[in-house]
Amino acid sequence: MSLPLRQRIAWIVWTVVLIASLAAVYALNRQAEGRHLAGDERGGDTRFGFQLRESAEAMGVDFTHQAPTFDARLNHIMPQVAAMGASVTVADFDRDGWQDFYVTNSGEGSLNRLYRNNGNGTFTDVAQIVGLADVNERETGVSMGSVWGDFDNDGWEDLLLYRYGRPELFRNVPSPPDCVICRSFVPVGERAGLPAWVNANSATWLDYDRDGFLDLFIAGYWPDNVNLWKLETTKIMPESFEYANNGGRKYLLHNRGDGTFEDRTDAMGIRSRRWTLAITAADLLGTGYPDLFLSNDYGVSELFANQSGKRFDDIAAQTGVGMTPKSGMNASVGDVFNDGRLGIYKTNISEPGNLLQGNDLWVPKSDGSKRFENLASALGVDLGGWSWGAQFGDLNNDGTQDIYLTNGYVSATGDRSSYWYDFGVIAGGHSTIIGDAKNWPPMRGRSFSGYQRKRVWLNDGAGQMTDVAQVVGATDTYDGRAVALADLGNRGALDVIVANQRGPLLIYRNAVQPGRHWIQFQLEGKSNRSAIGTRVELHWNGKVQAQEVAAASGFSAQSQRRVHYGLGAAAAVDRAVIRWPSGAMQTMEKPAVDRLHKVKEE
Ligand SMILES: [Ca+2]
Ligand SMILES: [Ca+2]
Ligand SMILES: [Ca+2]
Ligand SMILES: [Ca+2]
Repeated sequence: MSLPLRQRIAWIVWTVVLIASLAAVYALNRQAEGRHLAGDERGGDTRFGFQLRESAEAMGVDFTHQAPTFDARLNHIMPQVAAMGASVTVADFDRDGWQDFYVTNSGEGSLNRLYRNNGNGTFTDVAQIVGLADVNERETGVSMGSVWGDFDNDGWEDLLLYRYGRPELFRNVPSPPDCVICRSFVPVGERAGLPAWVNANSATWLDYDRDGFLDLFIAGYWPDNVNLWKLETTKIMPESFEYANNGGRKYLLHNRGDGTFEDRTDAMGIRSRRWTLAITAADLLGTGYPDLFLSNDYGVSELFANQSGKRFDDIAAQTGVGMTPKSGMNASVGDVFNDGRLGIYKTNISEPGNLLQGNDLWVPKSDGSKRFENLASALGVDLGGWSWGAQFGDLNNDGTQDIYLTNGYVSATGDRSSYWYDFGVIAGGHSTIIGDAKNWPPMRGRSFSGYQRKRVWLNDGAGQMTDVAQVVGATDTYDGRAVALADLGNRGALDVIVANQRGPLLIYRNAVQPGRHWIQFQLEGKSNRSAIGTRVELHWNGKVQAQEVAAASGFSAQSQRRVHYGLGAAAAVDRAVIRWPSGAMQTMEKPAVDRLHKVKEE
């Protein structure tokens, strides 16, 4: 018998509602999955001379970063305090001519990866075989990043791993016969005399005294006596959002050349206790010695001028770069105007309606005054969201240095309302309030500048940079941290590797239009063999572009040490002038284009 009419109608309505809700849930799930990686095929637009296509999976790379879990008393703000650790650093560790890269993980017990380039467009993780995988434990701390450098000058790149924990130095050594990879990494940090515990988000290699051996700089973020897994107190936060001086100490470790290091921080005049998030070393003042730039959270930047390897003086305030307190998260160096001047790109927080710090692009004035001016706004590279890692590189091989920037702090998976209002409340508090984690408003799963659009700023060479990220294919919205550039396919194009916090590692393979010329130099020094600190000036068409071989660059990142120049339509260059870290000059007249030149210091 049929049901009474009213009952039947109610049943139909209920069924329709049920099906509609199921469909809605399905659609929302699909949307959530696809939220971070927009569209797969956006190719075809050739206006800008290149296309980026995310290809990690196709290249055999399936890495997802895991965040650590600290003391339960930080649970209410865990996504913030455990917001770092995704990093990527490039080196050809096995010297087969193909660029490899190391990525860190930060979950307790999680594994790091060393992706060896197979030379055919794919990579194989060899971290476990070579001894670089299992390095994340509460007892030793978890990885925040790494930096490659040949500290013993044997021609093989060694690896410094920094953690919220014990820094470790891994020496690159031959492995026994019948080997597969034929290299392995031996921890030598204890013998080297590295500090016992540094809560570091950055470290770099530089030969500050030019004695031919790479020295080490490690920058603490939280103070050394903070063990984030076993807090003695919750009073561990910055004392101010603008002038905090209660962060971690810094380490300038002089390489004695015998495998050991000596702490020269105090003796060299570095007493910073700022909350450093990124550092880079480069000859920013034209003295021939590498200076140190520190990009600090909760305060002003620091620029340590290297006084002939004898002392460092913080001249940030008088040069202009250390005047305005912001939330520094990146330090990279590039010649924006093709005139031989190296500018510093420092990223900060820009969230319309809440906090508009703007990123800084510090370019040295050409009047010899040793002052820098912030040209970020004039060039159009100031607003990049909650900005993290950024790198200079000629992505479209037209002869100008472009900028790739990643961003986004915490993208919540559930509640998409914002934490910004609560953040504003704590930021306005008294220092004793701010300094205690228990006073920070709980995040409750909310987003904090999440799901942000990345930036790919193309440099027109005439003082304008234009964001083309969405057009060229950089369309993800993950919480990006580290960016590294490398020619992964030996094709004369810079590919982009991006390490995301709690997200997948992305590789944007770069397809540059044919007909755009390029030239690369792979340098081997006599003094430090990694050639870190070498300056190359390329002269062509009346232009001169300076680049320096760096160790750390960006945020928790290192690009390839090879120097890459795009040349546009120019099928010839005049000369390359190389200044080695020793000070020795070497000139190559009319080096051939569209090829890599391997150059040894004469
Ligand atoms: Ca290799
Ligand atoms: Ca070595
Ligand atoms: Ca040295
Ligand atoms: Ca360009």
